[in-house]
Amino acid sequence: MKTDILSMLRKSDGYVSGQQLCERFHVSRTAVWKVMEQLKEEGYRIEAVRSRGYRLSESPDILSVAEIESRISTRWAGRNVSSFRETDSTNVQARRLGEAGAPHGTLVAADAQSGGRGRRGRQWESPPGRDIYMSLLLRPQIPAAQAPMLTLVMALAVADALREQTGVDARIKWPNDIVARGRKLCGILTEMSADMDGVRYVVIGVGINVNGTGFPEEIQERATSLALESGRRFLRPALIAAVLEKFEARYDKFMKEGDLSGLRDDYNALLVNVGEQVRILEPGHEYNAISSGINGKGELLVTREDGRQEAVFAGEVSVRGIYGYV
Ligand code: BTX
Repeated sequence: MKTDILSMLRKSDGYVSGQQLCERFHVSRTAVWKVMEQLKEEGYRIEAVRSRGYRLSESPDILSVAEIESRISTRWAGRNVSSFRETDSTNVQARRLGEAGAPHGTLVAADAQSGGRGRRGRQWESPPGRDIYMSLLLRPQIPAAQAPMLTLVMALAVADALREQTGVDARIKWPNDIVARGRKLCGILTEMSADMDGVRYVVIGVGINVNGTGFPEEIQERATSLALESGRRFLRPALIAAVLEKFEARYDKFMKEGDLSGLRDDYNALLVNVGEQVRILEPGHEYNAISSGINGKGELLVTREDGRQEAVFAGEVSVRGIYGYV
């Protein structure tokens, strides 16, 4: 009921009467009043005017299930939410839910992670109270080889949502980072479980630096946040809802086309380093090349110094700008 009351308050421009709420949820006025008191305790500012009813004037920056669900208006992405004050890793939790049969579109969010993970055993800094750590569980009927493309679908959704919601010039660094002014704003980690018949489930983990203004020394030269880029603070649940909305539309397009060909132009428009020199780091082999964007399979097309064209597959490869990380 809390989620529904919050949704109703949010959807209405003005006041929602106590009577309306009682009728809608078949509860007493006292029950409605109790929920309002609980919400106030959680940090919501709710105005109550005797003849008019209740009005929501401010929401706290908390990642409760009700707060996230009440903002989500997708068909399936994030319709089923689990949220933790602290957990080891939202990807680990989402995998557990995946094994237990949780539905397509299940979202796991956490305020803090004690074992936030990056790719290849790296760590993701995940302090409490300021950033987004979330994982989306998907059950796409696709061959395992196509699953890595979903990282790119999410990267496009995140970049798009952050640009729209915050005005920050968020861009994609192929394949799995979102950057602003050459610094990492967001990382994406896709993991999957597959068998002979194809993908069982995919988990896409997203870490976004939102309101933090300081980082550990090892990463402070390379990391940034929305707050640092814009000088403003943002409500994390609103950003989560925006990312899920963008993702759902793009995922549906991806599934319809069977690859990234319908999303390629949008992706390339937000990609850093297009037309510029990059350094390709393959295991045991490095070379310089000019990047020209992705193809429909999500591979990065580059032209080597000797004129040879290559399609670089994300798997074991890193791409660096010539002068640094981007
Ligand atoms: P990655 O391997 O590309 O990047 C990890 C590297 O990024 C680290 O080695 C470090 O140098 C740097 N780094 C660590 N933390 C941060 C940070 N907060 N901001 C900027 N740079 C950082 C990228 O891996 C994928 C990260 C996914 C994180 C999400 S959070 C929700 C979900 N749960 C989980 O455990 N991981 C994902």
